[in-house]
Amino acid sequence: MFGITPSSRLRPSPFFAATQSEGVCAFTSYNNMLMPTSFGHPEEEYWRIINGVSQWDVAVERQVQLLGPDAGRLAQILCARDLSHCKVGQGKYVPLCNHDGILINDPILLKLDDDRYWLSIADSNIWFWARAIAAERGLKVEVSEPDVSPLAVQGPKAEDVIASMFGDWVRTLKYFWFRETSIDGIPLVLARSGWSKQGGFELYLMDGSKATALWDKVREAGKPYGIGPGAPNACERIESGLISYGGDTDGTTNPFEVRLGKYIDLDVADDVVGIAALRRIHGEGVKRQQLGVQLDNTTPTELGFHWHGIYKGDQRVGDLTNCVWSYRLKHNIGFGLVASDCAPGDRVVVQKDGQAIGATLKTLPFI
Ligand code: THG
Repeated sequence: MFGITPSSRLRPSPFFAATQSEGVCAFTSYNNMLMPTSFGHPEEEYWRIINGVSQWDVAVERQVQLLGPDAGRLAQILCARDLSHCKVGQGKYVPLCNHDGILINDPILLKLDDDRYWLSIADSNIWFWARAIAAERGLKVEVSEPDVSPLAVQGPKAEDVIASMFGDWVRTLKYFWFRETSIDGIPLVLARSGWSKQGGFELYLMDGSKATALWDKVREAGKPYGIGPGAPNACERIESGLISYGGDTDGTTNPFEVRLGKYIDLDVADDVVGIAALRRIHGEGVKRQQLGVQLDNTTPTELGFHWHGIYKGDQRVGDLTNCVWSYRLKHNIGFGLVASDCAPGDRVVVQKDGQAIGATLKTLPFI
């Protein structure tokens, strides 16, 4: 194997030292940072998310802060989702599109105040984008990156762990809502959110120098519940139908193709970036759709993380954008970006290096 050359262009997370102590053994790059992906026990890490509780360094979900009198206007101009009812303390999942209606990120928006928002972004540069749009529209808003690093606590026992640290009020926190708080002088935003469907919270640490202290506090509080280290989990998220921007999308994907149409409001104002294109795409009907793909074979099959052609006979009907061994379904499963006339139940063939693998299209989520 090879190493990674450290560089200021590939920033380590403030939790780097803590994850090293936990035995992190693989990273990916995301938003020009290093994200832990494995602690060496993939199946154990999976079942911990399904049955227990797991803590993840997701500082790579970097924050784009919008601050100033026009912060709310800029947020709405960037997101084709109606934000007029979004309250202080509320978060929303907001697909971002370019002027052609192409998906360019899928952040969680946090409204911290009437004049202060964070976009907790997926893997693409939204500081450039937000600054450019703000400047072109003449808006009074400052776009910056605050010292914020999310730590996710995910799994059915996450609520007990977080309640034991912060109190029972966290049990009433609604999905994507958050509160600014602190623990032993460590400032953070506590949100009910996270990239799994097993329930959980995210602690947006607001002082990177206290990262090891926060990691250790969560670890200590989680001990009675069997907490251990983990990372955003490909198997769980594919079973649960969560998309990965840049993994399941390419430079031509619009939100309607990947089941994000419910987060697009076509009646937002005409000055929202991409809204005219989105109305047109919606009116014409999409050419592709995202469906589940279940391979016939029942042994773990490495497909590698690049797209593979999906065929009906000689005709290429789309792409398999990811594929994992599902520990619960005992099948290899993935997402297909396939022609609109395909339907769940259809038989297809996935081509892998000249090898044809039989498969069936499925509705999402799998579980
Ligand atoms: N946490 C934080 N920031 C993030 C992510 C995160 N930024 C990038 C990336 N992950 C954003 N992607 C998603 C995608 C889906 C969800 C969360 C983050 C999600 N979706 C639910 C669903 O699709 O069922 C619910 C959405 C809803 O109904 O509003 O949870 O993980 N901080």
